[in-house]
Amino acid sequence: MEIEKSKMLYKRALELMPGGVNSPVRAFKAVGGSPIFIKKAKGSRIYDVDSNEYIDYVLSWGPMIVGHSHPSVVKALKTAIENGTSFGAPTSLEIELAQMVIKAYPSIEKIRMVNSGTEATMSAIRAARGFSKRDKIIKFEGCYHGHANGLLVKAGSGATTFGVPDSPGVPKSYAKNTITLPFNDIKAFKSMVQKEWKSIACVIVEPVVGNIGCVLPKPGFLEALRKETEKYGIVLIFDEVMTGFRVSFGGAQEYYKVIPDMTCLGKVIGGGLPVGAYGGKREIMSMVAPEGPVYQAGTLAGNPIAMTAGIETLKILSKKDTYEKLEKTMQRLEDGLKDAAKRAGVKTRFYRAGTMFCTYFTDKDVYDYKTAKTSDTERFAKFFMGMLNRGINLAPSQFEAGFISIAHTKADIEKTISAAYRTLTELK
Ligand code: KE4
Repeated sequence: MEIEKSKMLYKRALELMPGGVNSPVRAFKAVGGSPIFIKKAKGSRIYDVDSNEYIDYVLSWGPMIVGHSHPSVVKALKTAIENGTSFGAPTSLEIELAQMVIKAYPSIEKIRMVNSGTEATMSAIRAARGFSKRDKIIKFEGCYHGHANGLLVKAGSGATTFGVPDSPGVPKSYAKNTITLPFNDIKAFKSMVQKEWKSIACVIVEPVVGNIGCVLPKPGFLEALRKETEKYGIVLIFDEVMTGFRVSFGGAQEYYKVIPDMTCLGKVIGGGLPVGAYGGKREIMSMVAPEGPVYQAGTLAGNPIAMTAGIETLKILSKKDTYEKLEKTMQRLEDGLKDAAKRAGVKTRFYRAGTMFCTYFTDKDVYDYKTAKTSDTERFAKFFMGMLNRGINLAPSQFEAGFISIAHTKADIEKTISAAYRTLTELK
């Protein structure tokens, strides 16, 4: 692909913004080369500033599940904008979206809209701490819950329970309240909780870990989290920012039939505009200001334009057979990608939950951060570039999930499979 205009824009962007982007993964650091700048998008397609066309499997990192610029979303937004873009006062749109989400997630008795997944998880943890009057949290290695200080933490060395900062700028004092454990390790989880439960406010988990690609919970893992947290009065938070309305309409909690105390959402519920949300048991959510003492606020929270995009998106998703059609398209893509790797003689492992997926370049089973890291990232980078040059836009990192939309056609999938076969044979 000829990407001269993108290269020129990137050069300029580098002078103005850190790494030339407003979110690190967009800079292509993990795959090399210069990031493509997008001019527009429609359905399953995105178009860069050099007028190259791509079938898009990033979909803005999950939100665009009904496809880019869906006609009814665009129409509703045009009308909403005519009525004004922000009031800093309640609107009926917030009630409408709240009702739609609560109907799909019965575990959410009360919900608060915020502007991002980061705000959702940060606020849910504060509410859980306020409710339980405990300070520590448990997270799992490789799970990403946004960039709040207490969540940019990795496991401390040896038997220490406290975490250490995973980024400069995070004070040690913030990290010491975060315990990080291996995902899917029930034994490690149970022994930590038995030892430390008195100081643990909550456990936060990506029920399917989309931030190390696509790592599935082993049978019994989520159930064990539920059972142990129940036993010790610890709040169980499912971070469904990525899995919500993605692995199924009712998210991972519906898919795996494990019900958390609190749920964080984002991405799809904003339909491409900035929306996050956290919610759960009434007794916990009633702690949140102004009903309760736990403070949390946001100038643009519940923004009418963002609410409109979310409402229209969920309306489209709630139509009959939507998820059956998504599942059919996804199954064909899975079969095709696996078959292409087999025919090309390249060792890969493919995982998916609903319509989030990942192809790892490894011959080992992937079930946690350590095993995900056995993948050959050099090989992934070559695969990524080969696919991009064939008009297929994948996530620019081995440790990110891919997504499909209702706009992806049979022809899109067949084109993707043949591009994958040709690219994989080049890797030999
Ligand atoms: P945001 O603050 O980026 O809206 O959401 C943070 C977040 C929280 N929880 C989960 C499970 C998430 O996946 C995310 C954000 N996901 C990344 C993709 N891995 C967003 C892409 C980016 O950082 O640019």
